[in-house]
Amino acid sequence: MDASPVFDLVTDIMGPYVVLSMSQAIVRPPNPRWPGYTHTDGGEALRRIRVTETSLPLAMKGMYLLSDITDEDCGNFTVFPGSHMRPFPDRPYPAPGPKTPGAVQLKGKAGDCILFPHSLWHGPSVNASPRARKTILYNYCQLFLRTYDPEPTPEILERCTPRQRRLLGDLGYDFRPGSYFYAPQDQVDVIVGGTPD
Ligand SMILES: O=C(O)CCC(=O)C(=O)O
Repeated sequence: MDASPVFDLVTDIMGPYVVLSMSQAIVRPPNPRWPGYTHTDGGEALRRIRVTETSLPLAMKGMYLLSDITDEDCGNFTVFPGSHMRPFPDRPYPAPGPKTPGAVQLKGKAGDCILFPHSLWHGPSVNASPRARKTILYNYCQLFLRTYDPEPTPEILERCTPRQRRLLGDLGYDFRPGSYFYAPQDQVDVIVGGTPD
């Protein structure tokens, strides 16, 4: 969840007041009849809050490829470039999909990581290849937002570093009014080792 260099880029983009809001492992099996789909993250309301050039995103994801994706229609992660910066789509129907003009199927090698903000239209393409496409994703949001994942168990927290525990929502003290809206005093030290924001 905080491996370098990807997490360094995440804090560069989002600042140090972040939590891990969700983790996912996704397998897209071969299926030439399933067309894929596109969407934004965080639902209908968050979709309408876009990112500007001078604004931190509210949420973003890092998607690590576990499979080589060197051709199109292999379950590729598909995006509408720039759709996080403008009202999109022009009309609600038909909903945009991976074959809508403007969609771009990304390629990459296992180990590559794709970073994208919540408001970018994205999703999987058809997988007409003979192989499953596998990915793991880490979703980060600003500290004042709530996470999608259930609370981590004590067993998981025990295995984490202080930074990982902070990313999982452990502020280092019991909840009190204002928690998460206002960060603990050591937040910048814990998350980015004291780099000014
Ligand atoms: O599996 C994919 O390519 C897309 C995953 C996705 O859309 C998401 O995590 O929001």
